[in-house]
Amino acid sequence: MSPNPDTVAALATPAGTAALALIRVTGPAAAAVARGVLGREPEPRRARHAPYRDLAGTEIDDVVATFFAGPKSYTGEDVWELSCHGNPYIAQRILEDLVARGCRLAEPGEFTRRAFLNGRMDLSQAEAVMEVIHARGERALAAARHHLQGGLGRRLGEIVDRVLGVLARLEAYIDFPEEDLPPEDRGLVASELELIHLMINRLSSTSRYGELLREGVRTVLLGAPNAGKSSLLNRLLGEERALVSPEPGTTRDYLEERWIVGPHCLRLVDTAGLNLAPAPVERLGIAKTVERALGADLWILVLDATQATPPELPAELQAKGRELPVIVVQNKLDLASAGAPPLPWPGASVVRTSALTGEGLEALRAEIIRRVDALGYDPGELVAVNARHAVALAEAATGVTAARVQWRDHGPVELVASEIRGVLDACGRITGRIDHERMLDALFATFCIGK
Ligand SMILES: Nc1nc2c(ncn2[C@@H]2O[C@H](COP(=O)(O)OP(=O)(O)OP(=O)(O)O)[C@@H](O)[C@H]2O)c(=O)[nH]1
Ligand SMILES: [Mg+2]
Repeated sequence: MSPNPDTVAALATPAGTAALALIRVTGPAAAAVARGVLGREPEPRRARHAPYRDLAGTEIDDVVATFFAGPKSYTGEDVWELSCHGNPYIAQRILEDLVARGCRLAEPGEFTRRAFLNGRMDLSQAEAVMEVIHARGERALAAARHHLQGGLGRRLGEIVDRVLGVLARLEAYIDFPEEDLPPEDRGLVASELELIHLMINRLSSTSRYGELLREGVRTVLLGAPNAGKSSLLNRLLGEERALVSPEPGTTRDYLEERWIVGPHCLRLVDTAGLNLAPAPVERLGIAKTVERALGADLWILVLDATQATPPELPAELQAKGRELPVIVVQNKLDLASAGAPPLPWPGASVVRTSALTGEGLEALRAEIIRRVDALGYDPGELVAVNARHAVALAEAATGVTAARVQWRDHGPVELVASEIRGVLDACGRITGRIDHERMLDALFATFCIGK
Protein backbone atom coordinates (compact mmCIF):
# COMPACT_ATOMS: atom_id res chain seq x y z
CA MET A 1 0.00 0.00 0.00
CA SER A 2 1.27 3.49 -0.73
CA PRO A 3 2.24 5.33 2.49
CA ASN A 4 -0.72 7.75 2.29
CA PRO A 5 -3.61 5.97 0.69
CA ASP A 6 -6.71 8.02 0.15
CA THR A 7 -10.05 7.25 1.76
CA VAL A 8 -12.59 5.68 -0.54
CA ALA A 9 -16.30 5.00 -0.35
CA ALA A 10 -18.61 2.69 -2.27
CA LEU A 11 -22.02 1.12 -2.31
CA ALA A 12 -21.47 -2.55 -1.39
CA THR A 13 -24.98 -3.71 -2.32
CA PRO A 14 -26.52 -3.66 -5.82
CA ALA A 15 -27.83 -0.35 -7.09
CA GLY A 16 -31.60 -0.44 -6.97
CA THR A 17 -34.50 -0.51 -4.59
CA ALA A 18 -34.26 -2.91 -1.65
CA ALA A 19 -34.88 -3.06 2.07
CA LEU A 20 -31.34 -1.94 2.86
CA ALA A 21 -28.25 -0.61 1.16
CA LEU A 22 -24.74 -0.89 2.56
CA ILE A 23 -22.13 1.80 2.08
CA ARG A 24 -18.52 1.29 3.04
CA VAL A 25 -15.72 3.72 3.69
CA THR A 26 -12.09 2.66 4.08
CA GLY A 27 -8.88 4.60 4.59
CA PRO A 28 -7.08 6.85 7.05
CA ALA A 29 -9.88 9.44 7.16
CA ALA A 30 -12.67 6.90 7.85
CA ALA A 31 -12.78 7.73 11.58
CA ALA A 32 -12.83 11.47 10.94
CA VAL A 33 -15.61 11.08 8.38
CA ALA A 34 -17.63 8.97 10.85
CA ARG A 35 -17.06 11.56 13.57
CA GLY A 36 -18.16 14.34 11.22
CA VAL A 37 -21.40 12.58 10.33
CA LEU A 38 -22.31 11.24 13.77
CA GLY A 39 -21.05 14.19 15.78
CA ARG A 40 -19.13 11.89 18.11
CA GLU A 41 -16.18 9.53 18.15
CA PRO A 42 -17.09 6.17 16.54
CA GLU A 43 -16.80 3.23 18.89
CA PRO A 44 -15.12 0.24 17.25
CA ARG A 45 -17.29 -2.79 16.47
CA ARG A 46 -20.46 -1.35 17.94
CA ALA A 47 -23.45 -0.77 15.70
CA ARG A 48 -24.93 2.72 16.17
CA HIS A 49 -28.32 3.82 15.05
CA ALA A 50 -28.15 7.50 14.15
CA PRO A 51 -29.42 10.06 11.68
CA TYR A 52 -27.11 10.74 8.74
CA ARG A 53 -26.61 14.50 8.53
CA ASP A 54 -24.83 15.85 5.48
CA LEU A 55 -22.34 18.71 5.58
CA ALA A 56 -25.15 21.23 5.25
CA GLY A 57 -26.81 19.69 8.31
CA THR A 58 -29.70 18.08 6.42
CA GLU A 59 -30.85 14.70 7.69
CA ILE A 60 -30.75 12.28 4.77
CA ASP A 61 -31.80 9.03 6.44
CA ASP A 62 -31.50 6.95 9.58
CA VAL A 63 -28.51 4.66 9.35
CA VAL A 64 -26.93 1.86 11.34
CA ALA A 65 -23.20 2.44 11.31
CA THR A 66 -20.31 0.30 12.52
CA PHE A 67 -16.70 1.33 12.76
CA PHE A 68 -13.80 -1.14 12.49
CA ALA A 69 -10.43 0.17 13.57
CA GLY A 70 -7.50 -0.94 11.40
CA PRO A 71 -5.63 -3.22 11.16
CA LYS A 72 -8.39 -5.58 12.39
CA SER A 73 -10.79 -4.78 9.61
CA TYR A 74 -11.57 -6.20 6.18
CA THR A 75 -9.09 -3.91 4.41
CA GLY A 76 -6.64 -3.60 7.28
CA GLU A 77 -7.41 0.15 7.38
CA ASP A 78 -10.03 2.01 9.39
CA VAL A 79 -13.37 1.00 7.93
CA TRP A 80 -16.76 2.57 8.46
CA GLU A 81 -19.83 0.67 7.29
CA LEU A 82 -23.30 2.10 7.23
CA SER A 83 -26.59 0.67 6.17
CA CYS A 84 -29.35 2.98 5.10
CA HIS A 85 -32.73 2.36 3.49
CA GLY A 86 -32.26 0.67 0.14
CA ASN A 87 -33.30 3.65 -1.93
CA PRO A 88 -30.88 4.55 -4.73
CA TYR A 89 -31.57 8.25 -4.16
CA ILE A 90 -30.60 8.01 -0.47
CA ALA A 91 -27.46 6.01 -1.30
CA GLN A 92 -26.54 8.57 -3.94
CA ARG A 93 -27.01 11.47 -1.52
CA ILE A 94 -24.86 9.79 1.13
CA LEU A 95 -22.11 8.98 -1.38
CA GLU A 96 -22.14 12.58 -2.61
CA ASP A 97 -21.80 13.77 0.96
CA LEU A 98 -18.92 11.34 1.60
CA VAL A 99 -17.16 12.75 -1.46
CA ALA A 100 -17.79 16.27 -0.17
CA ARG A 101 -16.09 15.15 3.05
CA GLY A 102 -12.95 14.17 1.14
CA CYS A 103 -13.59 10.56 0.13
CA ARG A 104 -13.07 9.28 -3.38
CA LEU A 105 -15.43 6.76 -4.98
CA ALA A 106 -13.76 3.35 -4.89
CA GLU A 107 -12.67 1.47 -8.00
CA PRO A 108 -14.09 -2.02 -8.57
CA GLY A 109 -12.43 -4.49 -6.23
CA GLU A 110 -10.60 -1.76 -4.37
CA PHE A 111 -11.62 -2.93 -0.89
CA THR A 112 -10.30 -6.43 -1.51
CA ARG A 113 -7.25 -5.06 -3.28
CA ARG A 114 -6.45 -3.05 -0.18
CA ALA A 115 -7.03 -6.12 1.98
CA PHE A 116 -4.46 -7.98 -0.11
CA LEU A 117 -1.95 -5.14 -0.17
CA ASN A 118 -2.26 -4.75 3.60
CA GLY A 119 -1.59 -8.45 4.13
CA ARG A 120 -5.11 -9.32 5.32
CA MET A 121 -5.34 -12.07 2.72
CA ASP A 122 -3.22 -13.61 0.01
CA LEU A 123 -4.02 -13.38 -3.67
CA SER A 124 -5.79 -16.74 -3.80
CA GLN A 125 -8.06 -15.60 -0.96
CA ALA A 126 -8.75 -12.31 -2.74
CA GLU A 127 -9.83 -14.33 -5.78
CA ALA A 128 -11.96 -16.51 -3.51
CA VAL A 129 -14.01 -13.49 -2.44
CA MET A 130 -15.38 -13.41 -5.99
CA GLU A 131 -15.78 -17.18 -5.99
CA VAL A 132 -17.93 -17.03 -2.87
CA ILE A 133 -20.03 -14.28 -4.42
CA HIS A 134 -20.57 -16.26 -7.61
CA ALA A 135 -20.71 -19.83 -6.28
CA ARG A 136 -23.87 -21.65 -7.37
CA GLY A 137 -24.40 -25.00 -5.75
CA GLU A 138 -23.09 -26.70 -2.66
CA ARG A 139 -19.80 -27.97 -4.07
CA ALA A 140 -18.84 -24.66 -5.66
CA LEU A 141 -19.58 -22.86 -2.40
CA ALA A 142 -17.64 -25.36 -0.29
CA ALA A 143 -14.56 -24.99 -2.49
CA ALA A 144 -14.90 -21.21 -2.58
CA ARG A 145 -15.15 -21.01 1.20
CA HIS A 146 -12.16 -23.30 1.60
CA HIS A 147 -10.17 -21.02 -0.71
CA LEU A 148 -11.34 -17.95 1.18
CA GLN A 149 -10.10 -19.50 4.41
CA GLY A 150 -6.67 -19.88 2.84
CA GLY A 151 -6.93 -23.56 1.84
CA LEU A 152 -5.02 -23.12 -1.38
CA GLY A 153 -2.41 -20.95 0.32
CA ARG A 154 -1.83 -23.69 2.92
CA ARG A 155 -1.46 -26.37 0.25
CA LEU A 156 1.04 -24.21 -1.58
CA GLY A 157 2.77 -23.51 1.71
CA GLU A 158 3.41 -27.26 2.11
CA ILE A 159 4.95 -27.37 -1.36
CA VAL A 160 6.95 -24.19 -0.83
CA ASP A 161 8.32 -25.49 2.50
CA ARG A 162 9.64 -28.61 0.77
CA VAL A 163 11.08 -26.59 -2.10
CA LEU A 164 12.81 -24.33 0.41
CA GLY A 165 14.21 -27.38 2.17
CA VAL A 166 15.73 -28.61 -1.08
CA LEU A 167 17.04 -25.15 -1.89
CA ALA A 168 18.66 -24.85 1.52
CA ARG A 169 20.43 -28.16 0.93
CA LEU A 170 21.57 -27.10 -2.51
CA GLU A 171 22.91 -23.81 -1.18
CA ALA A 172 24.95 -25.77 1.33
CA TYR A 173 26.25 -28.09 -1.42
CA ILE A 174 27.31 -25.27 -3.71
CA ASP A 175 30.61 -24.91 -1.88
CA PHE A 176 31.17 -28.66 -1.89
CA PRO A 177 33.30 -30.33 -4.52
CA GLU A 178 30.84 -32.52 -6.47
CA GLU A 179 32.64 -35.77 -5.66
CA ASP A 180 32.37 -35.12 -1.90
CA LEU A 181 28.58 -35.25 -1.91
CA PRO A 182 27.51 -38.30 0.06
CA PRO A 183 25.35 -40.59 -2.14
CA GLU A 184 22.55 -40.63 0.43
CA ASP A 185 22.32 -36.82 0.07
CA ARG A 186 22.05 -37.16 -3.70
CA GLY A 187 19.24 -39.65 -3.22
CA LEU A 188 17.48 -37.43 -0.70
CA VAL A 189 17.35 -34.43 -3.03
CA ALA A 190 16.16 -36.66 -5.88
CA SER A 191 13.32 -38.13 -3.83
CA GLU A 192 12.33 -34.72 -2.43
CA LEU A 193 12.12 -33.35 -5.97
CA GLU A 194 9.99 -36.30 -7.02
CA LEU A 195 7.63 -35.73 -4.13
CA ILE A 196 7.37 -32.01 -4.92
CA HIS A 197 6.55 -32.91 -8.50
CA LEU A 198 3.74 -35.20 -7.33
CA MET A 199 2.34 -32.53 -5.01
CA ILE A 200 2.31 -29.95 -7.80
CA ASN A 201 0.68 -32.35 -10.24
CA ARG A 202 -1.97 -33.31 -7.74
CA LEU A 203 -2.85 -29.66 -7.23
CA SER A 204 -2.94 -28.82 -10.94
CA SER A 205 -5.09 -31.87 -11.66
CA THR A 206 -7.91 -30.09 -9.78
CA SER A 207 -8.15 -27.40 -12.49
CA ARG A 208 -10.67 -29.29 -14.62
CA TYR A 209 -12.97 -29.69 -11.64
CA GLY A 210 -12.36 -26.05 -10.75
CA GLU A 211 -13.58 -25.04 -14.17
CA LEU A 212 -16.74 -27.13 -13.77
CA LEU A 213 -17.38 -25.53 -10.38
CA ARG A 214 -16.84 -21.99 -11.59
CA GLU A 215 -18.45 -22.19 -15.00
CA GLY A 216 -21.19 -24.74 -14.30
CA VAL A 217 -21.40 -28.14 -15.98
CA ARG A 218 -22.35 -27.68 -19.63
CA THR A 219 -25.08 -30.27 -20.13
CA VAL A 220 -26.68 -30.57 -23.54
CA LEU A 221 -30.03 -32.18 -24.32
CA LEU A 222 -29.64 -33.80 -27.73
CA GLY A 223 -31.87 -35.90 -29.92
CA ALA A 224 -34.14 -36.20 -32.91
CA PRO A 225 -36.90 -33.64 -33.43
CA ASN A 226 -39.97 -34.29 -31.29
CA ALA A 227 -38.21 -36.72 -28.91
CA GLY A 228 -39.25 -34.53 -25.97
CA LYS A 229 -36.07 -32.57 -25.19
CA SER A 230 -37.86 -29.31 -24.47
CA SER A 231 -40.50 -31.11 -22.41
CA LEU A 232 -37.74 -32.69 -20.33
CA LEU A 233 -35.96 -29.37 -19.89
CA ASN A 234 -39.19 -27.82 -18.61
CA ARG A 235 -39.76 -30.75 -16.28
CA LEU A 236 -36.23 -30.59 -14.88
CA LEU A 237 -36.33 -26.81 -14.38
CA GLY A 238 -39.83 -26.98 -12.95
CA GLU A 239 -41.07 -24.20 -15.24
CA GLU A 240 -42.38 -23.85 -18.77
CA ARG A 241 -39.17 -22.38 -20.11
CA ALA A 242 -39.06 -23.84 -23.62
CA LEU A 243 -41.80 -24.04 -26.24
CA VAL A 244 -43.24 -27.51 -26.70
CA SER A 245 -45.43 -28.60 -29.60
CA PRO A 246 -46.33 -31.76 -31.52
CA GLU A 247 -44.62 -30.24 -34.58
CA PRO A 248 -41.13 -31.61 -35.11
CA GLY A 249 -38.61 -28.77 -35.33
CA THR A 250 -40.20 -26.59 -32.63
CA THR A 251 -36.90 -25.60 -31.04
CA ARG A 252 -34.97 -23.62 -33.62
CA ASP A 253 -32.25 -21.99 -31.54
CA TYR A 254 -30.56 -23.38 -28.44
CA LEU A 255 -31.62 -22.19 -25.01
CA GLU A 256 -29.50 -22.26 -21.87
CA GLU A 257 -30.59 -22.15 -18.24
CA ARG A 258 -28.71 -22.49 -14.95
CA TRP A 259 -30.02 -25.41 -12.98
CA ILE A 260 -29.02 -26.42 -9.46
CA VAL A 261 -29.32 -30.17 -9.04
CA GLY A 262 -28.19 -31.78 -5.79
CA PRO A 263 -24.83 -30.19 -4.95
CA HIS A 264 -24.12 -29.15 -8.55
CA CYS A 265 -24.76 -26.21 -10.80
CA LEU A 266 -25.45 -27.11 -14.41
CA ARG A 267 -25.85 -25.04 -17.54
CA LEU A 268 -28.65 -27.01 -19.08
CA VAL A 269 -28.96 -26.48 -22.84
CA ASP A 270 -32.00 -27.39 -24.92
CA THR A 271 -31.18 -27.72 -28.61
CA ALA A 272 -32.82 -27.96 -32.01
CA GLY A 273 -33.58 -31.59 -32.89
CA LEU A 274 -30.99 -33.38 -34.98
CA ASN A 275 -32.74 -33.95 -38.24
CA LEU A 276 -30.38 -35.64 -40.68
CA ALA A 277 -32.31 -34.30 -43.69
CA PRO A 278 -33.04 -30.78 -42.51
CA ALA A 279 -34.84 -27.94 -44.27
CA PRO A 280 -32.57 -24.91 -44.83
CA VAL A 281 -33.72 -22.99 -41.75
CA GLU A 282 -33.41 -26.10 -39.58
CA ARG A 283 -29.85 -26.47 -40.77
CA LEU A 284 -28.83 -23.29 -38.92
CA GLY A 285 -30.30 -24.56 -35.67
CA ILE A 286 -28.62 -27.93 -36.09
CA ALA A 287 -25.25 -26.28 -36.69
CA LYS A 288 -25.69 -24.57 -33.31
CA THR A 289 -26.72 -27.85 -31.70
CA VAL A 290 -23.53 -29.47 -32.97
CA GLU A 291 -21.45 -26.55 -31.71
CA ARG A 292 -23.00 -26.77 -28.22
CA ALA A 293 -22.65 -30.54 -28.16
CA LEU A 294 -18.96 -30.34 -29.07
CA GLY A 295 -18.31 -27.93 -26.18
CA ALA A 296 -20.32 -29.90 -23.63
CA ASP A 297 -19.23 -31.73 -20.46
CA LEU A 298 -22.20 -34.10 -20.44
CA TRP A 299 -24.79 -35.20 -22.97
CA ILE A 300 -28.35 -36.18 -22.31
CA LEU A 301 -29.39 -38.02 -25.44
CA VAL A 302 -33.17 -38.05 -25.64
CA LEU A 303 -34.79 -40.86 -27.64
CA ASP A 304 -38.42 -41.35 -28.45
CA ALA A 305 -39.14 -44.79 -27.00
CA THR A 306 -42.05 -45.30 -29.41
CA GLN A 307 -39.70 -45.22 -32.39
CA ALA A 308 -38.44 -48.62 -33.47
CA THR A 309 -34.99 -47.41 -34.43
CA PRO A 310 -33.04 -44.73 -32.62
CA PRO A 311 -31.76 -41.86 -34.77
CA GLU A 312 -28.21 -41.67 -35.97
CA LEU A 313 -25.98 -38.84 -34.79
CA PRO A 314 -24.32 -36.50 -37.29
CA ALA A 315 -20.83 -37.69 -38.15
CA GLU A 316 -19.09 -34.78 -36.39
CA LEU A 317 -20.64 -35.78 -33.06
CA GLN A 318 -19.94 -39.49 -33.13
CA ALA A 319 -16.33 -39.32 -31.93
CA LYS A 320 -17.14 -36.74 -29.24
CA GLY A 321 -19.89 -38.99 -27.91
CA ARG A 322 -17.36 -41.70 -27.21
CA GLU A 323 -15.23 -39.34 -25.07
CA LEU A 324 -18.00 -37.75 -23.04
CA PRO A 325 -20.30 -39.13 -20.37
CA VAL A 326 -23.66 -39.75 -22.01
CA ILE A 327 -27.02 -40.38 -20.37
CA VAL A 328 -29.51 -41.93 -22.76
CA VAL A 329 -33.09 -41.05 -21.92
CA GLN A 330 -35.84 -43.20 -23.42
CA ASN A 331 -38.72 -40.76 -23.26
CA LYS A 332 -42.46 -41.16 -23.87
CA LEU A 333 -42.49 -44.18 -21.62
CA ASP A 334 -46.24 -43.70 -21.21
CA LEU A 335 -46.75 -44.50 -24.90
CA ALA A 336 -44.07 -47.13 -25.40
CA SER A 337 -44.86 -50.82 -25.39
CA ALA A 338 -42.65 -53.00 -23.19
CA GLY A 339 -39.76 -53.30 -25.64
CA ALA A 340 -37.57 -50.21 -25.96
CA PRO A 341 -35.45 -49.69 -29.06
CA PRO A 342 -31.89 -51.01 -29.03
CA LEU A 343 -29.34 -48.46 -27.93
CA PRO A 344 -26.71 -46.90 -30.13
CA TRP A 345 -24.56 -46.12 -27.10
CA PRO A 346 -22.83 -49.06 -25.45
CA GLY A 347 -21.18 -47.15 -22.56
CA ALA A 348 -24.05 -44.85 -21.70
CA SER A 349 -26.35 -45.09 -18.73
CA VAL A 350 -30.02 -45.44 -19.59
CA VAL A 351 -33.00 -43.86 -17.89
CA ARG A 352 -36.62 -44.31 -18.96
CA THR A 353 -38.87 -41.30 -18.53
CA SER A 354 -42.15 -39.77 -19.44
CA ALA A 355 -41.95 -36.01 -19.64
CA LEU A 356 -45.73 -36.10 -19.78
CA THR A 357 -46.42 -37.96 -16.53
CA GLY A 358 -43.14 -37.20 -14.75
CA GLU A 359 -42.29 -40.86 -14.40
CA GLY A 360 -38.55 -41.55 -14.26
CA LEU A 361 -37.66 -37.89 -13.69
CA GLU A 362 -36.31 -38.57 -10.19
CA ALA A 363 -34.13 -41.35 -11.58
CA LEU A 364 -32.89 -39.00 -14.30
CA ARG A 365 -32.01 -36.37 -11.70
CA ALA A 366 -30.13 -38.95 -9.63
CA GLU A 367 -28.27 -40.19 -12.68
CA ILE A 368 -27.28 -36.64 -13.66
CA ILE A 369 -25.90 -36.04 -10.15
CA ARG A 370 -23.99 -39.33 -10.28
CA ARG A 371 -22.45 -38.60 -13.69
CA VAL A 372 -21.50 -35.03 -12.75
CA ASP A 373 -19.90 -36.31 -9.54
CA ALA A 374 -17.83 -38.65 -11.68
CA LEU A 375 -16.53 -35.72 -13.75
CA GLY A 376 -13.90 -35.01 -11.12
CA TYR A 377 -15.36 -34.72 -7.66
CA ASP A 378 -12.98 -36.02 -5.03
CA PRO A 379 -14.45 -35.94 -1.50
CA GLY A 380 -10.94 -35.66 -0.01
CA GLU A 381 -10.04 -32.59 -2.05
CA LEU A 382 -11.51 -29.18 -1.33
CA VAL A 383 -9.06 -27.19 -3.40
CA ALA A 384 -9.89 -26.62 -7.06
CA VAL A 385 -7.43 -24.31 -8.80
CA ASN A 386 -8.41 -21.76 -11.44
CA ALA A 387 -6.85 -21.12 -14.85
CA ARG A 388 -4.37 -18.57 -13.48
CA HIS A 389 -3.19 -20.98 -10.80
CA ALA A 390 -2.93 -23.77 -13.38
CA VAL A 391 -0.59 -21.69 -15.56
CA ALA A 392 1.68 -20.96 -12.58
CA LEU A 393 1.61 -24.61 -11.49
CA ALA A 394 2.52 -25.76 -15.01
CA GLU A 395 5.50 -23.44 -14.88
CA ALA A 396 6.47 -24.77 -11.46
CA ALA A 397 6.21 -28.34 -12.73
CA THR A 398 8.43 -27.51 -15.71
CA GLY A 399 11.00 -26.05 -13.33
CA VAL A 400 10.93 -29.15 -11.13
CA THR A 401 11.38 -31.40 -14.17
CA ALA A 402 14.37 -29.36 -15.34
CA ALA A 403 15.88 -29.49 -11.84
CA ARG A 404 15.37 -33.26 -11.65
CA VAL A 405 17.07 -33.80 -15.00
CA GLN A 406 20.02 -31.59 -14.03
CA TRP A 407 20.37 -33.33 -10.69
CA ARG A 408 20.15 -36.80 -12.21
CA ASP A 409 22.82 -35.88 -14.79
CA HIS A 410 25.12 -34.43 -12.10
CA GLY A 411 24.72 -30.92 -13.54
CA PRO A 412 26.13 -27.91 -11.68
CA VAL A 413 24.41 -27.41 -8.32
CA GLU A 414 24.01 -23.67 -9.05
CA LEU A 415 21.93 -24.54 -12.09
CA VAL A 416 19.67 -26.88 -10.14
CA ALA A 417 19.29 -24.21 -7.45
CA SER A 418 18.37 -21.62 -10.04
CA GLU A 419 15.64 -23.88 -11.49
CA ILE A 420 14.32 -24.36 -7.96
CA ARG A 421 14.18 -20.62 -7.42
CA GLY A 422 12.04 -20.42 -10.56
CA VAL A 423 9.69 -22.98 -8.98
CA LEU A 424 9.41 -20.79 -5.88
CA ASP A 425 8.63 -17.74 -7.97
CA ALA A 426 5.90 -19.60 -9.85
CA CYS A 427 4.32 -20.82 -6.60
CA GLY A 428 4.66 -17.34 -5.12
CA ARG A 429 2.67 -15.85 -7.96
CA ILE A 430 -0.39 -17.86 -6.94
CA THR A 431 -0.58 -16.38 -3.47
CA GLY A 432 1.07 -13.12 -4.50
CA ARG A 433 3.74 -13.65 -1.90
CA ILE A 434 7.21 -14.98 -2.05
CA ASP A 435 8.11 -15.31 1.53
CA HIS A 436 11.74 -14.24 1.75
CA GLU A 437 11.64 -14.34 5.53
CA ARG A 438 10.80 -18.02 5.49
CA MET A 439 13.44 -18.67 2.90
CA LEU A 440 16.08 -16.99 5.05
CA ASP A 441 14.99 -19.00 8.09
CA ALA A 442 15.23 -22.26 6.15
CA LEU A 443 18.55 -21.34 4.70
CA PHE A 444 19.98 -20.32 8.04
CA ALA A 445 18.76 -23.44 9.79
CA THR A 446 20.72 -25.70 7.47
CA PHE A 447 23.65 -23.42 6.82
CA CYS A 448 26.00 -25.57 8.84
CA ILE A 449 25.29 -28.92 7.16
CA GLY A 450 28.56 -30.69 6.56
CA LYS A 451 30.69 -27.80 7.71
N1 LIG B 1 -47.00 -38.90 -24.51
C1 LIG B 1 -45.90 -38.21 -24.36
N2 LIG B 1 -45.71 -37.11 -25.10
C2 LIG B 1 -44.57 -36.42 -24.91
C3 LIG B 1 -43.58 -36.79 -23.97
N3 LIG B 1 -42.58 -35.90 -24.04
C4 LIG B 1 -42.91 -35.00 -24.98
N4 LIG B 1 -44.11 -35.31 -25.52
C5 LIG B 1 -44.79 -34.62 -26.60
O1 LIG B 1 -44.02 -34.71 -27.78
C6 LIG B 1 -44.11 -33.51 -28.55
C7 LIG B 1 -42.72 -32.93 -28.77
O2 LIG B 1 -42.19 -32.52 -27.54
P1 LIG B 1 -41.03 -31.45 -27.45
O3 LIG B 1 -40.64 -31.36 -26.03
O4 LIG B 1 -41.40 -30.21 -28.15
O5 LIG B 1 -39.90 -32.22 -28.26
P2 LIG B 1 -38.48 -31.70 -28.71
O6 LIG B 1 -37.55 -32.84 -28.64
O7 LIG B 1 -38.10 -30.48 -27.94
O8 LIG B 1 -38.76 -31.35 -30.23
P3 LIG B 1 -37.99 -30.30 -31.20
O9 LIG B 1 -37.85 -29.02 -30.45
O10 LIG B 1 -38.92 -30.21 -32.33
O11 LIG B 1 -36.70 -30.91 -31.56
C8 LIG B 1 -45.02 -32.60 -27.77
O12 LIG B 1 -46.32 -32.74 -28.28
C9 LIG B 1 -44.95 -33.15 -26.35
O13 LIG B 1 -46.12 -32.87 -25.60
C10 LIG B 1 -43.83 -37.97 -23.19
O14 LIG B 1 -43.03 -38.38 -22.36
N5 LIG B 1 -45.00 -38.62 -23.44
MG1 LIG C 1 -37.68 -28.63 -28.50
